[in-house]
Amino acid sequence: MVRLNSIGGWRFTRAVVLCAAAALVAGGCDKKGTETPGGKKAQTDTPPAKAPMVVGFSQVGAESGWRTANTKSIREEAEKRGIKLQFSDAQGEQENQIRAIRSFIQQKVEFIAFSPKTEDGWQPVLEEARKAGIPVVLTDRAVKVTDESLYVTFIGSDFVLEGRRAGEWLAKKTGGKAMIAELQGTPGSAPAIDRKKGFEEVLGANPGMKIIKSQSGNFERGKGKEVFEAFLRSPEGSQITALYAHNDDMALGAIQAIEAAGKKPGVDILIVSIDGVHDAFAAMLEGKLNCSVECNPLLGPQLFDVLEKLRKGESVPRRIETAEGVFDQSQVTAEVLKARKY
Ligand code: GZL
Repeated sequence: MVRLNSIGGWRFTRAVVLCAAAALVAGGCDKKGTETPGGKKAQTDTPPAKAPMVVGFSQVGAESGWRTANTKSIREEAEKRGIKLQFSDAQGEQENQIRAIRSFIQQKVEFIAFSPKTEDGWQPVLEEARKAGIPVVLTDRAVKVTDESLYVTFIGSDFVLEGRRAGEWLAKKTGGKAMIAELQGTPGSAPAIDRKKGFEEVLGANPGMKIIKSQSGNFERGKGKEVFEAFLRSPEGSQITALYAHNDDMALGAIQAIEAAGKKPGVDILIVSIDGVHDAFAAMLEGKLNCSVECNPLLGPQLFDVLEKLRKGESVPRRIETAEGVFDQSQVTAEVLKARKY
């Protein structure tokens, strides 16, 4: 468990001192009461209302249905809690995220949270945030740093487990025999690295399952379609019996490519992907997608619960994972689709 004092303690203490000083100046602690009609002293030293929390959030971009749902969850939860959210969309560029974090530091926000596009390249700016005494929380994706105390906690999913679940579903569905095309996520991103790792663990135990084509579609639907069209045109194209896509959006793009090639997605080529977004459930209902491994994007409530705890000096776990399931197309009905929250 981590407590703010162990990381940004001086800032926390400073904040308490400043509040007290402000209260004194504003007469919040002058113990003078106001006269009530009956002449009794009415206590006026109620603690000064806390100023709204100010949080800087740097988002990767808007590359997928998952990301849209993630952004919506964070914005709506901040609004609901009266938190002042400085939100920056990096449009898929790490340097825009670094620039946004530096701007949050200059604005002296109370907390910084972000979803790092890739694992590497964050140490310098996280050191600047620590020097400024601003605690940082990671959401969704992890970073590789030599000093893990540069961030307070990680809130998100176990991507290796998600990859393993996708592999296990395909092994069960095919009896361990599949010629697989793989659409990878954003190069260097934690989900792309770990989802591949988890999936390949299962392949290690199933020699009849082979990845014969693999390329990044950057988690984007359009790119997924484009790459899969190229897969189908390649010499190995006619051998492909299954697609493993690191997210639903790339699988939905590939479905368009498979149909354009006159084949039946979900029948001629089995498809397993990750996220569990609404459009994936709709595709499963149509029998075009066979399995979606859930990856929960609704991280807003957990993020702001953590920041409110930190503000109170309470401790939080170093890693907070979300509970997730695996959805086979056989489980998807119109009611299940309707009930999906994202
Ligand atoms: C996973 C998230 C990934 C999603 C994609 O937590 O980082 O990025 O799987 C999204 O849909 O683009």
